[in-house]
Amino acid sequence: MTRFPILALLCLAPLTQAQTPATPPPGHDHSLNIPGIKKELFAGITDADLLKLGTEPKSVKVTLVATFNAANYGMNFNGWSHGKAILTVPVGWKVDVTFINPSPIPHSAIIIEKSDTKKLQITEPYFEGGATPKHLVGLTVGQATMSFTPDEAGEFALACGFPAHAVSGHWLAFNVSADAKAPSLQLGEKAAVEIK
Ligand SMILES: [Cu+2]
Repeated sequence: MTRFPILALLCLAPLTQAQTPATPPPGHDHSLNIPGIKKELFAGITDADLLKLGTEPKSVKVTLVATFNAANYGMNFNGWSHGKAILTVPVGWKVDVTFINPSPIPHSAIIIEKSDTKKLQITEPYFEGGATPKHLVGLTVGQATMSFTPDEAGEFALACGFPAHAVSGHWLAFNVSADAKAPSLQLGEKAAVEIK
């Protein structure tokens, strides 16, 4: 526990130096000046890339960019945090995740139960394979992949596994549905859109 305040300071210090608006809009602004961001690592990626159909049948491709912009002190995926982007996939579909962190602040990705977003630290992914390597340590300026196949319907989260980030809002809602015939993506207040 003694590490937590130091880690929190490491997370926040570079961002507070940036000249950014107090409440940046979610999702779209790449231009905010966060020191050390390698923009070429996520050139052309938007929040529509959070959920696409995969190349295999019954599979989806998820692209998560941590620190996409300065929203939530950089603790966002493709601009979204606090579960305000909602990915829904049918039960039994394979989920291939590409995780990109263009920033020098460590982040990671892990599939957890939604209720576990309240925990400071999550040791294991809920579904086998559903964590980037060394998710508690995180990854800086690079990318990693993970794949899992949810065999159980329920409310989950694609969260950052770096300690204290999920509880600070670094997570997206991930629903596994027994009823849905196709995946869908809901961004904020907009209606959910089926992914075709
Ligand atoms: Cu994080």
